[in-house]
Amino acid sequence: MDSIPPTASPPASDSDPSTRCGYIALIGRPNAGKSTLFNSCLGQRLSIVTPKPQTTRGRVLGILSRPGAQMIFLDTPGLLEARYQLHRLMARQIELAVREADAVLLLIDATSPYDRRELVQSFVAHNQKPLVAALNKIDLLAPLALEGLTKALERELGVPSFLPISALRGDNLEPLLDQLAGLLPPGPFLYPEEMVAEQPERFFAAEFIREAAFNQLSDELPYAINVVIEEFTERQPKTFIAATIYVERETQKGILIGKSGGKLRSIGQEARRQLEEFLEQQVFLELWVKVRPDWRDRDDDLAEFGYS
Ligand SMILES: Nc1nc2c(ncn2[C@@H]2O[C@H](COP(=O)(O)OP(=O)(O)OP(=O)(O)O)[C@@H](O)[C@H]2O)c(=O)[nH]1
Ligand SMILES: [Mg+2]
Repeated sequence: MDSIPPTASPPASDSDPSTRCGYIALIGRPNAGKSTLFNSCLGQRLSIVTPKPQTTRGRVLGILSRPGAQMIFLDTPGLLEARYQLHRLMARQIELAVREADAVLLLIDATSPYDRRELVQSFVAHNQKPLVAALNKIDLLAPLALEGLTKALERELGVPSFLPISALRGDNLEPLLDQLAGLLPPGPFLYPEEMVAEQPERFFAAEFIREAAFNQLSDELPYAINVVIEEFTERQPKTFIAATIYVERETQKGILIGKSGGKLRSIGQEARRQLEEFLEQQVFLELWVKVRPDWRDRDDDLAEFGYS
C-alpha cells in the first residue's frame, strides 16, 4: 500500500481557490462492481472484491488526488432488502455515505440491469445530491445491446445519461473521473496529496481475511463470518497478526476449519499473500475460529464487532 500515515494529518493546503475537493459515494446493488471501480479509480486494491454479492459491509474511504481536484471516494455496501440486523446497519452506512457526499456515482451492472429495480428506482427518486450514472461491465455486453440498454435505463430511472464503463478493464474511467471532479465544490484539499486511505491497517487486515474466506467458502457460510483482529504487531522480519473468525454455528466452525484444518490453512495462506502485498511486508498470520450464535441479529455482538 502506498501510504497510510499513522494519524490523519492536517489539510495540505488551505489557500488555493482553484482546486476542487469533495466526497463521492458509490451506490448500486450488490455485485454491481462498486469496489472494483473504487480500486480502479484509486489505482490500488483497497476495498475487497469477490464474485459473491454482499462483499462490502461498511464504508471504505479512498482518496484520489489529481491536479486540481481531490476526490474522496466512499465505497458502500450494495442496496438490498434487509434480512438481518446486520443488513439494516449496512443500509445505514449507505445513508451516511450519501449524506456526507457532495456527489453520488450510481453504478448499474449491465449484465443484470434490473436487479433490485425498486430499490434503485427509489434511491434515484429520493436522491438530492448531484448524480453521475454509469453502466458497468460493458466488456461482457454485446456492443449492439449497449445503446438500447442505456436508453431504457435513462428512461426508467429518469437519469439524463449513462456513461458505459468497465471497472475491470478501465474503459471510460477518465471521462468518468472528469465528470465527477466537475461536480465537487471548489475548495482546498482535505487530505495530504500522498494519502490514499485513512482507516487503520487493522481494518484492512480484517477485510483481506474476510475476502479470502468469501472466496473459499460457499453457500451461506461466507455471510455468517466476521473477522476480529486480536493483535497487530509490527515485528522484524514479519508483522504478527492474530485474528479470530467468528461463525454462527458449531457446524459452520467444522466446515471453516475443514479436514485436518486444511480449509482454514488455505484461507490463511490466501489472506497472508494479500496482506503481504498490501502492507509491503512479510506477515505471520495466526487464525482462530469461534462461534457467536446469531451475531448478525444481535445488537450487542454487532456493536462489539464495530457495525453501528
Ligand atoms: N467482467 C467484469 N466484471 C466486473 C467488472 N466490475 C466488477 N466485476 C466483477 O463483479 C464482481 C463483483 O465486484 P465487486 O466490485 O465486489 O462488486 P460490489 O458492487 O462492490 O459488490 P458488493 O460489495 O457485494 O456490494 C467481481 O467478480 C468483479 O470482478 C467489470 O467491469 N467487468
Ligand atoms: Mg463491494
